[in-house]
Amino acid sequence: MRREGKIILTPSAGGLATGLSSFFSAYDSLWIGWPGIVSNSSHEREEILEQMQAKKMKPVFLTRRQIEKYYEGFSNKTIWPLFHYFNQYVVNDKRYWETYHQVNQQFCDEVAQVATEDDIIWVHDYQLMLLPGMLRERLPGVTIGFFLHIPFPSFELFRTLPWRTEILSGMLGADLVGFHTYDYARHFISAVTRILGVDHSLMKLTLEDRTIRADSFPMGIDFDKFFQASQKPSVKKEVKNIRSVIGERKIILSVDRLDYSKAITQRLRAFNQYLECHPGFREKVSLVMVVVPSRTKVEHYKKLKIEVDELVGYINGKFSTLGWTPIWYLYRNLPFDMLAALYLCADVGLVTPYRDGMNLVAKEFIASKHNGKGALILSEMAGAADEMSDIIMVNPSSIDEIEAAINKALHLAEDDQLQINREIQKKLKRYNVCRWAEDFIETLLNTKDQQKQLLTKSMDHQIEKTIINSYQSSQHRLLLLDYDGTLKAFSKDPEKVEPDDELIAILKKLTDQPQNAVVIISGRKRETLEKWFGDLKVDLVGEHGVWLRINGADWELIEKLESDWKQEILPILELYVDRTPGSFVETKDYSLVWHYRKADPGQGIVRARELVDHLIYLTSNLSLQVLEGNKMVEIKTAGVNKGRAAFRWIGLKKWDFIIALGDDWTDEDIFRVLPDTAYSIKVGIASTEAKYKIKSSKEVRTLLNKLAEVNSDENIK
Ligand code: GDG
Repeated sequence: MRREGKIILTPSAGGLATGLSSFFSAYDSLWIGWPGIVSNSSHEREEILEQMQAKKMKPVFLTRRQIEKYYEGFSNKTIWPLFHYFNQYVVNDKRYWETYHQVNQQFCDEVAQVATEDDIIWVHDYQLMLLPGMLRERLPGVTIGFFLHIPFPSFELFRTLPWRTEILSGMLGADLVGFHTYDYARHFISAVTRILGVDHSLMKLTLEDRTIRADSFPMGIDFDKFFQASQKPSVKKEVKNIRSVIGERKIILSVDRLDYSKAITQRLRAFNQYLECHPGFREKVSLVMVVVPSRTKVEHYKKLKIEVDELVGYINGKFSTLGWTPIWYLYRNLPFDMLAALYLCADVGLVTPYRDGMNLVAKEFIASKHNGKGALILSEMAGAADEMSDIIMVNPSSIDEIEAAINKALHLAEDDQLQINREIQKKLKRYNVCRWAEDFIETLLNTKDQQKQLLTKSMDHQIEKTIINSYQSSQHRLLLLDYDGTLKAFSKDPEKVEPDDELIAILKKLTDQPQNAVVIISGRKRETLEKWFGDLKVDLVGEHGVWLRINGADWELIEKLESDWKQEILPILELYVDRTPGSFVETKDYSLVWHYRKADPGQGIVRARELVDHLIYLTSNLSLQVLEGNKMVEIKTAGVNKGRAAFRWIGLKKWDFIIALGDDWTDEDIFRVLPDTAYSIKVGIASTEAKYKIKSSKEVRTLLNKLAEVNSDENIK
């Protein structure tokens, strides 16, 4: 703030940086953020910079226009209302979005000036959701955590955001994405799966070259600070002051920023109803309502201020007596001692937001109860509700419920108060704000370690060189290649799965070299393979090893197979098609496949599990095998697989170079039957029996191209 022409640095009330100061003292850390004022004077900026540097902070200066469009605009008129289920308040304005993007980029530039790939970057909250993605591009190897302090809404709501893809992609730049509750993490995973089509398992999301984790970390408070506050002389003095004014009356306390998500007017209406319905409590109870000014330039906040003022005036006008004011309304930021004294004195804490990411006031209220006495009423829509099972819980939309809860709280037996509060205090003490931060950073580092383990087998230049050298010096080469996901990227659109000109050209070059035998080993039907590759000098394997075509001869079965079972299994698959819109059955000669790549991803996964359970039970006596592949379930004769088919070629002659490439687990059967000298390469980052991993089908093509262009007479350098 500015005072008498000078810049004075003050920490914001309840600020995260203050709460975590002891945690960060263990690190060589730096906070990067907006300093809280707009300044156009270079002299003033210099002063801010110097003062902040001294406190291990770095300012990102924003203009008045940026504050209006980025902070008041996109952050607080688009994201905040949407994520708090106030859809009717959402403004989708392209200029807001552009400025949000621009400011995130500005943060990225500032971070990149000081960070290296060895640093840990922890990005906080909804104002910076694009930043992790931008940083990932700038510093690919860096460790990034992102924590969202507000709720993440359900998919149905999130999907209405015009920039949903960009926001999710931005968040996925992090290695760990943290939320206050499991429900928010679940909503996020569901949005990522449905909007970006990214697969997940056990809260891990698999991207092309990384796995990232989403999880819940319920934020804690500085427990000792609140628990010990009652012992501070300055707080004792404030308690005395409060008591001298309010006397022995009961105190109900509410503390919030002025925000529509906090349901302040609803609480006032409930208190009004309480006084109406319980005349005996008039003059015996006062509501102390602390309202902290917030986002005062945003229209809905201005209107809310007027509404609160009017309601307080109405209730006080209606019930006040000469010696009693029903509502003590404090519209300002209180010093800590005053706040702590109010927490201490209050008999009832009334915390009833419509939605709240966590709500720290609820935790601070209980932590402040040194003598264990006091009753908390908490909205079930606050994240904090997950950790406080025994307190008085309300649905904030029901005035009747809040009124009844006030009555219950004012009559709650002391023994019950003690038991409930002591139990919660134990949890708050253990998982305090420092433990929360430690937990987040530990999980982040573990996630990074797991990523590294998955990349241990990654192809690098050296391995590539070895493969190319070995290829070059050999005379009898066998290339075993899977098609979907390996030679061709996986696609939802059937039109896009045919081989393209680039691929045909690579295969042609490879097959033109007389030393090479190229075999495409696929799960596809033989008719399809023949249509696509019939003109090339490649050998083909269809239906995951059922059909073989060698040297352009007729197709042959790998062994005599039965297909009568198909009549029995087909109706079951058709039942799953009816129950799962978008799914379909593919009928092959000796197998049946239920595909769900076009179905809703969440429903598809659930149905696939059900189907597998159903089929495993039915097929136990039929010597059939049920395979779960990429967005499909396949049923085929047991014992026939790509590995057995590959074996036919491996045994054909004494090869001096064998390479096999495949992306899904049906290809693992090939990797298993290869001799030790062969090169096996998995496409993707999942665990594998293969010796090496390569990121994508694009890189497969690059490698094959390099092989195809090897000049046999010259060693590569
Ligand atoms: C967001 C999410 C999530 C309030 N008045 C005074 C004052 N405070 C302090 C409180 C508390 C903090 O401000 C408010 O935190 P809340 O959690 O209640 O709410 P938001 O500001 O909306 O915070 C929320 C939080 O982020 C953390 O992730 O829990 O859900 O919306 O610490 O003590 N402090 C002082 N005087 C006041 O008058 N000194």
